[in-house]
Amino acid sequence: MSEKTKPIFDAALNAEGLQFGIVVSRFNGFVTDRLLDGALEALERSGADRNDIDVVYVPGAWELSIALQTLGQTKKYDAFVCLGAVIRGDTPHFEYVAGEAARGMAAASARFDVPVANGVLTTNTVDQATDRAGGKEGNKGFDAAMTAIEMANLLRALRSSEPRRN
Ligand code: INI
Repeated sequence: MSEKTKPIFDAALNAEGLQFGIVVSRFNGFVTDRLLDGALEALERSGADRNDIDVVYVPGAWELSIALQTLGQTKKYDAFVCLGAVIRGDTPHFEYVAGEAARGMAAASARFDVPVANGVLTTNTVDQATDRAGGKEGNKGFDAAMTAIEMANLLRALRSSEPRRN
């Protein structure tokens, strides 16, 4: 097959009719609130119905994992967005919390065959975190939500083998 006739799986960024779960950590809420604003803006701007978006709060990034495992079992969602802010400070706690959040997102994605977009900031300083939550580096919550939309559409297309022919 030549390059021209090969199917192209290039998913649309349309969130209409898709179900999303956003799991957001309350720890460092002054950052995660902004990430949530960005994620909701991305989903709604892309056509998601607010009634199709469940927002689930957890105490900290450590708890994202168990919430995802429980939500995944419902089979209700086309994609998840995880939002959190793990800020290094002076504590080795950072490594454990950030590591568990990453492990939990990857594990839930693999176990339930559902995209989990990583909107968990891991930064050295508070300023780096606020820069990425609606500051000069953009909003990683918005970016994670756009990733969730793209991946939900991509998996749908791959499963039905209906590529968009450009
Ligand atoms: N949780 C975070 O989401 N970010 C952090 O920076 C953080 N730090 O630094 O400790 C943090 N800790 C709490 C953790 O996620 C759990 O909620 C807590 O350990 C209770 O299980």
